[in-house]
Amino acid sequence: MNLRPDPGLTFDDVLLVPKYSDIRSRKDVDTSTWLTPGIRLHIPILSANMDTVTEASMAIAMAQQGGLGVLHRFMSIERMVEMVRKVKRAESMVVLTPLTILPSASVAEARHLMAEEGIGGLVVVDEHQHLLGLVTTRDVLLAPDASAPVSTVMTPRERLIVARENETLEAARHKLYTHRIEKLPLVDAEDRLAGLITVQDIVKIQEHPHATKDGLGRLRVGVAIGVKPEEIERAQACVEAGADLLVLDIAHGHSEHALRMVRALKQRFPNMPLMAGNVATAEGVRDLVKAGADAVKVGVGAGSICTTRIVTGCGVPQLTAIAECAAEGHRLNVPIIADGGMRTSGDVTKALAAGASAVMLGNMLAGTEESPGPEVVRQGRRYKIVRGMASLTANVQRRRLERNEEDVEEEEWSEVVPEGVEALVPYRGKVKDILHQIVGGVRSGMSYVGAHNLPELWEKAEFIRITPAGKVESGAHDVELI
Ligand code: RVP
Repeated sequence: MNLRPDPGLTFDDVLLVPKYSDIRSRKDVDTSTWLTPGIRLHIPILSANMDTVTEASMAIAMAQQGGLGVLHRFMSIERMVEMVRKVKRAESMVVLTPLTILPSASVAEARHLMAEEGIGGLVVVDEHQHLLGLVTTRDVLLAPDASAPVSTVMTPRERLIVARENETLEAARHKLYTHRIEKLPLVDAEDRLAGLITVQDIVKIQEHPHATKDGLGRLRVGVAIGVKPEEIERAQACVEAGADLLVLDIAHGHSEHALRMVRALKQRFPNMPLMAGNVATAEGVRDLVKAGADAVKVGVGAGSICTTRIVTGCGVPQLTAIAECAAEGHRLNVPIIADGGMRTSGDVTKALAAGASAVMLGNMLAGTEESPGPEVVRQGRRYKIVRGMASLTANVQRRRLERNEEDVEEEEWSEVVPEGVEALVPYRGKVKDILHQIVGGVRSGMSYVGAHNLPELWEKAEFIRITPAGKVESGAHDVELI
């Protein structure tokens, strides 16, 4: 038998040894990290590309807090593109392509468009994009004649306050305030519409000073891509819609078809950051990096809803996997992302201390307001569903999607060999509050180790193995919890 000499360890097997620290306040700890050479995060946390964890709302919330959401791929390309667009539109300093309407359109049409897009105003332009006016909900909601043209209810060009397209945020804010207006259209030298700045957008920017943004001030978003060659189409559509990171996602990332897809994606999109996984060994990291991955995701069988280790007998306990992969990642100067198995902020600190540049969370972010899916109530308690992407129901849904049909014959269900489960998690409220607790714990953990930032954590962290008695001592014990 070929047996590794050292046992595989996971989070509960170890603790971090406290070290001398000159950190006075958790606020002095810097949790920022490089996710890929071009993407900096204020907090080292990604939400998992699972259909019960990350769709547009989660991705928006994650990026607003300084992390990143990775959209799952168990949906049509069209739906995914719409989600990417939604995230990119959610927050930006300048709306580059504001919604417009022709002056001849009717009040009813303007009402309909605003309601459909969930916005409070439209810019009125002619066929050549020349600015003619602004129409807001106030102008149309109570207008007596719904068939009247928009030109009769809009604020016309001569009464509009506008700015040139290269307006600074400070100057725009000043104009919005001094004129007490909500929207500031931007125009070029020919008075054609070049963008729009709104009070709402400026307020959002102020509310999220550490948000993860692209060069245009829009929130960043990652997208999961499968290994099948036709997934290139999904990648292409998402890149065109503005996605910031491609995540090649497969349970066994150290496989020929994964490597082939990494090469294909890198060749087709040489400038797009590419994360690939999942692997659990140094060789896995090396091969993915050689194929073109800019970051590697680590975790085989660690997920809370994952039964891969039981069904297949394969996997590596997560902390050992992270440490081994991170040693290789640091050697190659490639970030390692620890994916799955973390249940507490302490686990997140341990994953980072073992060398990860960021973590990916499923369970800890499921059950939130922003996670997809309805709430269910059981015996008066609120829950949400979380499911593995290799679970029975997720498999059946994927088959339906691939064939574009509603029904998958019942006997086919038995063909599926699931490696995941469906489960309930308690309703947890807003992602923002959950992240506050997790990041607070991580900051505190880093200060116990005396680390001001992640590179110092990697350098200073020393783990100690603990016994079952040590684990009992680590939690609340010998008290009745109330
Ligand atoms: P956790 O945070 O412990 O819930 O783990 C989330 C991770 O579990 C995902 O990011 C993914 O790598 C893995 N996963 C998702 N589905 C399944 C499965 O069905 N086996 N596993």
